[in-house]
Amino acid sequence: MKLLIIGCGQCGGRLADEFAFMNRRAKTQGGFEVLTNTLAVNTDVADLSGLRNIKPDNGHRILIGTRRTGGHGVGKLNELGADLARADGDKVIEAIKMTPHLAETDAFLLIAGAAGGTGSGSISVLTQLIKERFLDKPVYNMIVLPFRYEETTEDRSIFNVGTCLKSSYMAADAVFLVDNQRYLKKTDSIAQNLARINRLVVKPFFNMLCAGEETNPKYIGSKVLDGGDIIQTLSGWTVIGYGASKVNGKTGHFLTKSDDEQKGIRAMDEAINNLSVKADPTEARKALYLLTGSGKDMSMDLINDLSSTLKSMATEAVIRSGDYPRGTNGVLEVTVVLSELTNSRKVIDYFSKTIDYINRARHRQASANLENYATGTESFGDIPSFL
Ligand SMILES: Nc1nc2c(ncn2[C@@H]2O[C@H](COP(=O)(O)OP(=O)(O)OP(=O)(O)O)[C@@H](O)[C@H]2O)c(=O)[nH]1
Ligand SMILES: [Mg+2]
Repeated sequence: MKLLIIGCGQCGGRLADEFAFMNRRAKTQGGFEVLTNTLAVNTDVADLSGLRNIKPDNGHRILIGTRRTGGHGVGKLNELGADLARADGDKVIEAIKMTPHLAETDAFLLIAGAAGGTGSGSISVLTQLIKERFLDKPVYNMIVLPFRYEETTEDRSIFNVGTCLKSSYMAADAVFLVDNQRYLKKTDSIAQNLARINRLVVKPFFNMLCAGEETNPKYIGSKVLDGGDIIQTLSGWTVIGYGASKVNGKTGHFLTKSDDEQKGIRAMDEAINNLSVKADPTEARKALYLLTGSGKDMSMDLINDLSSTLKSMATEAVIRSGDYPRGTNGVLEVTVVLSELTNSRKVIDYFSKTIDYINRARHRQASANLENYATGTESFGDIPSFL
């Protein structure tokens, strides 16, 4: 499956940069690409300059809102990020149109951190714009949720997350959720954490795109997970997880075989435990998994076992699957996607915290302006959307 990726703001830009890195590696090592283009959009010159793999010209690193911000970002005001994306959205559409093999794009993926300003505000506006211009292609979002310390030290982050999630859900065909907090390693610096999270999020996602684009017959699975399977699976709130397990490989001994099947299932359990946002598999209406390993470590029995394992957890989901025989010898890797989640506790929590925030902000304003005093009765409808 081929994607055109657009990173919005610093977080989105860095994740898009990681995708661009993986794509270049796939091109040199595998002789194929899964990205038709990678763009970064920002209001901040410094953020754009820090990228390494996205091409440095202004057709790939797109600065918006320079007249209003002087190239210094929007300082967490995501409504300003949304305004600037609306005003300069044409620059992004132009850049997309310059993509050499645009017609090969199966879908768009826009990425942003929900708690910031530029990415949080611009992602839904750009998603809507792209959907209007490219009617036949799905547009997906990947939204990164903040670390806990950001929520506790910066009240405004909650409001940014709430408005970003609501707008993004309204605009995109599916929204991948990634919770930074779930990946946090306390002993690492922030920079190390961010770099590691970006690798951990992008690698399995990218691998999933590769499975259907392989050109070397040796690496084509017995059951290929292609773009159609992925597009059919993705809808609404979506999470992705990855797990891996060492195996003994083919010894011919029946005990080794059954042991390896257990290890495959362990990799799937790990993927479910490591979902990018905690989710209950019974609440997914769609799911897919990809088993990656060396051809000799994978068997039809294992694939069947994994399917029934996932079905026993995601009881309400239509399940699609595939195998990708391009893995490391002796390691089985499983990537799981749960989609069309009917409920996400994490998302609901953000919405109710955003409503509280709006309540408190209005209360403060009303206290300062006594004649308009109103008690807090805000609801989901009071969370502003950028669309
Ligand atoms: N996973 C991950 N999260 C990041 C990264 N960079 C920033 N974040 C998170 O993204 C949020 C901040 O958003 P940014 O992308 O920095 O903000 P922005 O869109 O550039 O907006 P402004 O700087 O306010 O104009 C915080 O929750 C950070 O923890 C990154 O490289 N990886
Ligand atoms: Mg920034």
